[in-house]
Amino acid sequence: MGENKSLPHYLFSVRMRAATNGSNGKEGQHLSGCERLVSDDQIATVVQNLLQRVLTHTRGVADTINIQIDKMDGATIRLVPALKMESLEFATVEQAHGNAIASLVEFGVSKTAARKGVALIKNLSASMRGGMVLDASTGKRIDDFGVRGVRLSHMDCENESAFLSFLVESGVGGEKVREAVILASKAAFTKDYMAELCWSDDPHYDTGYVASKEIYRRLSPMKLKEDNIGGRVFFVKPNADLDDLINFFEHQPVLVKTLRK
Ligand code: PML
Repeated sequence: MGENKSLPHYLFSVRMRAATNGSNGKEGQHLSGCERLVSDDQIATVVQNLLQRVLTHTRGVADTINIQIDKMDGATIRLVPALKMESLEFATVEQAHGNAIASLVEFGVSKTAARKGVALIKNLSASMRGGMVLDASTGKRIDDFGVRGVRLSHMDCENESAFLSFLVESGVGGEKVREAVILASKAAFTKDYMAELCWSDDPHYDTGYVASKEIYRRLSPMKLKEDNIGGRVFFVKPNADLDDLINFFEHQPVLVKTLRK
């Protein structure tokens, strides 16, 4: 899919989510989710690709797979710039977490809030579908979305081949990083956003990242490989307009563009 999607009249948001149903009094669990914003002639291929990913996900076998397809008016779509990428490797998880905290402080988050963010993800007992929103000054969680968290949705890259070249030039590749950069770039464009912290719940993947309004800094290892719990924290300005943030995160269609065409 190398076509330029910068001026569509409309696009389709294709979202897929896999979960377990839960049994013996235990709640069902989110296993994986993925999404794209594509033209109508790409829907069938994209559904097939996303389905393949969901079916081969490493966190377990799904009981339920939901596919939702919604038409998005092109006039409502915002183009946002991709964050600049950097990658840092450390000998231990503790060192990577130490750098994550220092990076978040560099991005304007207080040390208390940065430490709290790391501790919140580390202490999760199950992965969340979305992220937790923390006041970047006090470290207090300000969303009331509980274990669901606040999700980002309706996003993709503007031009697939340019975006893949951008990733290759940044020394990375793969669906996980592709999706994470798109998500972090969309989040960074939100009015009261300051920074993000994330690591994956994939037991075979130990890279995570911190992001600011300009930088996507990959850090590894952010967890032990066999660990299948990960999560996201968004740090926002004190007195942030939470409704505005959640509305942008969940509903604003966004295409992420790179400088390269
Ligand atoms: C996730 O699986 O949702 C998080 C992915 C983090 C990707 C980090 C990277 O490789 O840049």
